[in-house]
This record gives sequence, C-alpha cells and structure tokens, in this order.
Amino acid sequence: MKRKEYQQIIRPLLSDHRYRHSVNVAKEAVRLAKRYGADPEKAETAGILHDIMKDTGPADQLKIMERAGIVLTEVEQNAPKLWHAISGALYVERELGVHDREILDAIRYHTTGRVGMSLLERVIFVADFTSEERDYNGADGMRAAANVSLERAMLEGVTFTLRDLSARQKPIHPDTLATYNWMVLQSAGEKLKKEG
Ligand code: DGI
Ligand code: FE
Ligand code: FE
Repeated sequence: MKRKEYQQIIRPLLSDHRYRHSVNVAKEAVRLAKRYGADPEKAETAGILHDIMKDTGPADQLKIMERAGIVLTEVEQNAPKLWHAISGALYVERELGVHDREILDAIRYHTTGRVGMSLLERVIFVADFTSEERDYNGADGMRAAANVSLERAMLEGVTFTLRDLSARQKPIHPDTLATYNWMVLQSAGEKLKKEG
C-alpha cells in the first residue's frame, strides 16, 4: 500500500491535529531515513501509521490487546498513554495486513523506546519529537540534536520524557528507563574514546 492509501485509512481515525502530526512525522522520518541510511519507504509507512490508535478510546484499545492475548504489566495498566503504541502495532498487523516486523516494531516502541532499537525504530522515535508542528520548549534543540546524530536526539528526547514524567509523578516504564541508560552509557563510552 502507498502513502495516499494509508493517509485515507488513518484520516477518519484521528483528530485534525493528530492527522497533521502523523503526516509530518512521516515526512520527517523520510528525511532522517535518507540522512542516516534507513529505508525511506518503511520510514514513511511507519511514520504515517505510528499514532493510528492514539484517538481510539481506552476500552477499544484494551479489546484489541486482549484479543491478541497481551497481558499488561502493572506499570502499563497505569499508563494508558502507552497503550496506543501496543494496540497500534497490533491493529496495523491484523487489520491492515502489514507484516514487516521492522515497521511493526517501530510503531510498537515509538513511545518508550527499548534497548537495541533498530535504525528504523530510532528514526521514528526521533521524528516523533522533531516533526514540523512540534513547538514544545526545546523543540529546536531536539532538531539540532537530530542533525548531529539519532542517538544524541534519542538521549535528549528520553531525558525530556523522564523529567516530565517524574515531575508529574507518573509511573515510568522499564523500557523508557532502559533506553535512557543505554543512551547515557553509549554517550559516556564515546566521550571516553574521544579523550582516550
Ligand atoms: O503519541 P505522541 O503524543 O505523538 O507521542 P508519544 O507516543 O511519544 O507519547 C507521549 C506520551 O507518552 C507523553 O504523554 C508521555 C507518555 N510516556 C512516554 N513514556 C512513558 C509515558 N508515560 C508513562 N506513564 N510512562 C512512560 O514510561
Ligand atoms: Fe505516539
Ligand atoms: Fe506521535
């Protein structure tokens, strides 16, 4: 399926704002994919579909996860913002017939990240922070980081998320913490190499 068809599929599922965000993330994902050597076509597909379940109600999302036999951890049960990544990947696989594991994982892990993320997963994770309409405090800093390296931007992004979540005393998913540690340790290792 091509971009136009996917756009038509997500359009009725999303608010105007979320639809525009999805189109922008796809565009930014293609740019990053070309810059860093990921597959631009897969980046476009994953970008356009990454938030497909974002505006679907919690009950319907739970149904999708239940039907797939997914058992949520206690943290996940208490972090409904994480559900759209899980239900989204399932929906894209089961309802849209996308079987490309790389695309499905880029959707599945776009919110928390995870250790050992593939290039495509990194591209979508970062594009979600740097898409055109994003105007949070520090958005331009994130865009600058994304032009240095995907890893730099991931570290900035996950640091931002952890700061925000802990300030609001929200539960933090183990994958979010692990992504942070992974990126911090990698960045420390690089510093040592440079100094060495
Ligand atoms: O769907 P988007 O808004 O484009 O972006 P996203 O999928 O990265 O979702 C961001 C939201 O997810 C934001 O409100 C913070 C939340 N989030 C990310 N990681 C965690 C989390 N929420 C909890 N409780 N725990 C996490 O580890
Ligand atoms: Fe999302
Ligand atoms: Fe998003």
